Amino acid sequence: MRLTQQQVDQYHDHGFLMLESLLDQQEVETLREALERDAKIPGPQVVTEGGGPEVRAVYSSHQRQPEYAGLIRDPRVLPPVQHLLTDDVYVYQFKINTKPAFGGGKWAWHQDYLAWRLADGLPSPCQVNIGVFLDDVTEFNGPVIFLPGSHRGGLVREGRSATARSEQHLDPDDISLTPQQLAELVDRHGMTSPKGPAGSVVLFSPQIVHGSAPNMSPFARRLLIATYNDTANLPRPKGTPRPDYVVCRDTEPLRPLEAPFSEVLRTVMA
Ligand code: HL5
Ligand code: SIN
Ligand code: MN
Repeated sequence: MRLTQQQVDQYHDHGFLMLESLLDQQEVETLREALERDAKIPGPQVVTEGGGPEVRAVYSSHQRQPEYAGLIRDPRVLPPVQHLLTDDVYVYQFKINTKPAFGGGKWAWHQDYLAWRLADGLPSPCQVNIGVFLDDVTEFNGPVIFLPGSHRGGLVREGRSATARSEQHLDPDDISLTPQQLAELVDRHGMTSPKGPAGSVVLFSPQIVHGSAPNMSPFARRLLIATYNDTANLPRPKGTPRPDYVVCRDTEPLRPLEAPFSEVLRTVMA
């Protein structure tokens, strides 16, 4: 899978690029089953919604589930990321934001790179995020909203809040933009939310302003976000590094699989 020059330009121009239905429905089902298994493993990698029983996010599933280990090296996924970034990339962070039906919470307006600069001393914003839709994403189930082009203005905010919403990860609540900052940016850039069938993938910049509303619909919105980083841009944490479920330690450059992850898994299982 190769991006066209037009797609590359679009990514740099808007700060995101949608690849509709990159994975098929059988593959999506396989990934959902892997998530169901993984979310049952207790540990700090599972973040719940307000400390209640509902899961808000699960981190680092690619370290435990072969389906996700394959997906991050899939020939439809990794080469486009390498094209946008550089050949030598690894997964810096891997999370699935589960946004359950009837009550999945909002994700505050933020820029990812601020979190990683503050928490991990990540030197520069040379990352690419992939957002993999594990459910159909519609206007109803809390799609991510982007401010197109907002990645080109650098970081809007500098520090973080004095208190932390969660000890397990840095919740966007702690680095959220003010209403005034957001209003000004929306004036300039507008808002858009990529929607599409499960199996679609949206590539997006670590500096683009984004957020999402609560999910009051009867449909879950499970969204996998893997962040690839340039291996020449390793974090330099000031104090104790954050745990490896949130900042991955395996920085070996990834190489694409020969075939889609689903085929490779079938061969291994046979
Ligand atoms: N939760 C992430 C972390 O690194 C940061 C957020 O969307 C990415 C802002 O703890
Ligand atoms: C995030 O930026 O990590 C949250 C986006 C979302 O899941 O809506
Ligand atoms: Mn984010």
